Amino acid sequence: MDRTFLMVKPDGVQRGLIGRIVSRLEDKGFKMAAGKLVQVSREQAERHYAEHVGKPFFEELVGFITSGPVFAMVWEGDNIVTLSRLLIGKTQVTEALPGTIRGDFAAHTPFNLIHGSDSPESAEREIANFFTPEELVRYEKTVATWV
Ligand code: IDP
Repeated sequence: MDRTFLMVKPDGVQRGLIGRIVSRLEDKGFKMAAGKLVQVSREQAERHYAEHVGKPFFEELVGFITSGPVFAMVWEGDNIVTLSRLLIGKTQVTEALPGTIRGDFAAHTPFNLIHGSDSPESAEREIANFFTPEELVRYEKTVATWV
């Protein structure tokens, strides 16, 4: 089973979109393994966005992601890294298609509502930045064979 790190960003929490975003992932048939509200620290934000250090938008991005609580999650499902990024939509809101989370709800970058890991390796690194192994819950969904 593949897994990924997904995070409703502070704009999504403030706008009351946690439930609707989680619903999109549940609708697809994915399984949540962990979820919690987190006030991200500057150090945690810098680790999470390490690949963007030095880019012109880095300070704005770290300021944004630490500006209020996020809803951090681990989700599981076959090909979930690729499929969840399709559900999320493109980074730039001007390119995010209707039908995607960003395309339907986001109007300005960087306020694009949700983060999703871009590879299985990123997912493992990002999960470790937010969760202990004990926080990941293992269970079966009886509907799994039908999805
Ligand atoms: P992703 O979130 O779609 O994987 P990344 O390229 O990893 O996109 O960028 C991380 C986040 O940084 C984006 O989701 C967005 O919030 C912000 N960001 C990316 N590019 C820009 C930009 O050009 N200006 C401002 N913020 C940006």
